[in-house]
Amino acid sequence: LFSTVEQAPPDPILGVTEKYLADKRPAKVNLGVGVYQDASGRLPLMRCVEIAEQRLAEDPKPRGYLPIDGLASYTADVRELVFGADSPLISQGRVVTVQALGGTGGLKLGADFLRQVDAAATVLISDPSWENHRALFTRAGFSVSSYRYYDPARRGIDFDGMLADLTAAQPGTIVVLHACCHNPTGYDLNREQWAQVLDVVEARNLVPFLDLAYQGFSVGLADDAWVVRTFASRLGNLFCASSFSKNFGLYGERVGAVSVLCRDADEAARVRSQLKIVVRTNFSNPPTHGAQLVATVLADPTLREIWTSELTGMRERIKSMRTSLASQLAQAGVPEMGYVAEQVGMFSYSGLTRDQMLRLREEFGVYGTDAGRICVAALNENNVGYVASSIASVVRG
Ligand code: PLP
Ligand code: TYF
Repeated sequence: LFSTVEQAPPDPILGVTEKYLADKRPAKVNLGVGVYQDASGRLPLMRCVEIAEQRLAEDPKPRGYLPIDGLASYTADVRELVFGADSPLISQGRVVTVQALGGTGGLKLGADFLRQVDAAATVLISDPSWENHRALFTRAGFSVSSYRYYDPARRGIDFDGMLADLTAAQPGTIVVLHACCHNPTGYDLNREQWAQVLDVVEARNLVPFLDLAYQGFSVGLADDAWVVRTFASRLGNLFCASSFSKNFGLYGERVGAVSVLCRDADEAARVRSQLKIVVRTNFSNPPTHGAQLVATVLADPTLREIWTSELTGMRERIKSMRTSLASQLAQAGVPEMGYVAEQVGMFSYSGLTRDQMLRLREEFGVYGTDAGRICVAALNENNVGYVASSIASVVRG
C-alpha cells in the first residue's frame, strides 16, 4: 500500500528547531520558530494563566463534551475581542464564532466551509506569507496564488503591486490578509493603505480572510483588531481566524477560533449550522481546557488586567530588543539594518540571503529561516550582542 508513498519535506520552520536542538554549541540561538521568550530566554507561563489554572484545579469539573461550536462564554469573548464589545454587528447577531484548534484550526474550518460554498474560487496569499497558508488552502482543495507584498529591493511593501494584483482578481476570490504583525516580513500596511485595500475588496467583491494570530503584539488589543473592525463595518461577509497561542502563551493547548461575518442573523444561523458540520466531521467537538482558561481570565476583571499588562510587557520587550539589535548592529558596522527597529510583531525579515542565513547557522549557531526571517521575540540581553556580531560577520566578512 505504501510502497509509492514519497518522503514529504520537513516543515521549513519547525525543521529549523530540529537542527537547533541537534547543535551542541552552548552559544546557539534559536531565532527560527515564532515563539515568544522572556528576558531569561524561556517560554513563560503567563501569570494570568497560572492563576486561572489554580482556580480551575480548586474546583475540578467533570469533562463532558463541549457543544460542537465550542464553549459559549469563550466564543462570546473571542467575538468581543475581535469586533469590539459594543459592536452593533454582535447585537444584530451577524457574527458567528466557532471554537477551533488554534489559529490554524480556525483557518482550516473557514477554508473547508468556503470550499463547500464556492469550490471554484481562487485563494490569494501574500508573497511571502506564513508557509502553512498555501499548504492549508491547497489541501482544502483550492488553487492558491499570491499577491505582491514584499519588495526586497526597496526593503518594504510593494503596495502598488499589491493593489494591482487585488484589482485584477476575479470576484469571489478569497484573499488571506495578515490583520497585524505580518509573518514573515514584519511589515504592516498603514491605515490609509488598508483603506485602499478595503476599497478594492469592496469594489471587486473579494472575500477577505483575516488572519489575526498576533492580536496585542503590534500596538494593543483593540488597535490590532482595527483592520477587522474597519472591514466589518463596510462589508457583508468576512472571515477572521483568531489564535491565543501567542497572546496567552497557550501554544500547545490549541486555542483558537474562526469568526464569520454574515449579512443578517438568518444567514448567520445557516452559516453556523454548516460550520458545525465541518467541526463534527473533523474532530466532533473542541477540547475544554484551553478555552476554559481564556474564558476564566477574561471573565474576571482582575485577571483580565493582569493579562493585558503581561501582554503589554511582552510587546514592549520585543520592541526594546528590536532597538537593541539595531543599535548593536550599527556598532558592529552594519548601520544599514536599522529597519529591524521599524518592523512590528515577532518577526523581522533580516534582508540576509539564504547563503548568509546558512553561514549564520553553520559558523555561529544562530538559527533563522532560510528565507531570512528571524524571530526577534527570542532575543534577550544575553544573546542580542552575539546575534548582532554574528550577523555583522556574515554581512561584512
Ligand atoms: N497564522 C499565522 C500568520 C501564524 O504566524 C501562526 C503561527 O503559529 C498561525 C496562524 C497559527 O497559530 P496557531 O499556533 O494558533 O495555530
Ligand atoms: O511562523 C511561525 O514560526 C509560527 C509557528 O507549521 C509555526 O507561526 C511555524 C510553523 C508551523 C506551525 C507554527
